[in-house]
Amino acid sequence: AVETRLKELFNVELRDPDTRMTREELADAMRRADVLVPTVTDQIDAAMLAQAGEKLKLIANYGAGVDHIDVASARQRGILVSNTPGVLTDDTADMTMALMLAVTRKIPQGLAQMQAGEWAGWSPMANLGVRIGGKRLGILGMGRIGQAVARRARAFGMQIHYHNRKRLRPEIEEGLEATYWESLDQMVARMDVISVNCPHTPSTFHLLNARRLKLLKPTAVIVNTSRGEVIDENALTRGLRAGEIAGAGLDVFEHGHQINPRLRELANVVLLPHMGSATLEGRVEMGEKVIINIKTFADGHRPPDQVVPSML
Ligand code: 8YV
Repeated sequence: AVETRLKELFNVELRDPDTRMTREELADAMRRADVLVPTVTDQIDAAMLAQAGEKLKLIANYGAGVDHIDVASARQRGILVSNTPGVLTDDTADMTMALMLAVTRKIPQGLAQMQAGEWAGWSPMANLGVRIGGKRLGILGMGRIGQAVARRARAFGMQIHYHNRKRLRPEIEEGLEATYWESLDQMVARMDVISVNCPHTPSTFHLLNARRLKLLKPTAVIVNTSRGEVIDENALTRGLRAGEIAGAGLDVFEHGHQINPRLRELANVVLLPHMGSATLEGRVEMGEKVIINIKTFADGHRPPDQVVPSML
């Protein structure tokens, strides 16, 4: 539906959405197009932007996160950047809860037993997990997705804590029954579950570094549906292997799809291939947002979801 609408409105050159563009192909598109619609797998860094043609005026990203785009360099070249916020909030928050429950309630282990035909019947001590109700959830990054996670986790009976570069307005904080921690170190040390929901920016890179990961309780679980770069993946892997961290549910990784192979060997982690926003409804709504951004721009106005460097 999105492709059809795009073709009705514009002169479109469609890439195969399941094939990654090479840097050469991307550079070629940047030289020829007025508007580019990249995804998270297209690295649009300063070197790539230097190859942009005179015509390129808008990068209408198909996705919310724009850490793969050098927004400041684009601005210097007079190229606007837009994204698709809001429409993937609920799906990503749902997946956060799914990962949290998968790790704490050992869903993959149960599934593996069933698929292997190994289940010999119910027994009281088999497959014991940990209850999330009553536990402390520390949300790192309380934007749209963090708040959607907070609402869901409240419904599961969790106590909500958060760290954010800016404290929420009191009425929002009260509505979420959330406790603010100015010190990330202090929050990390007291939580049962940590959910990473902040974007990847220079100031969030390795926010959960080796030193901070050491502060976690050995019973703590980490869930990341945001960006892998926020966690030092090697340090996390070491901590999980050493039993210093009880478990992790990861939808994103520090080096894209190049996952630390040791992570795959661990029983206490659940790994997913970046599918937090992967619903049919969400993908269509993302496409609709892209179209609105391009159409508004083509009509001579600022795209409604323009991203400027000061927002990052
Ligand atoms: C998207 C995401 O599917 O929107 C984001 O930031 O991480 C994903 O869930 C992806 O970005 C598509 O480009």
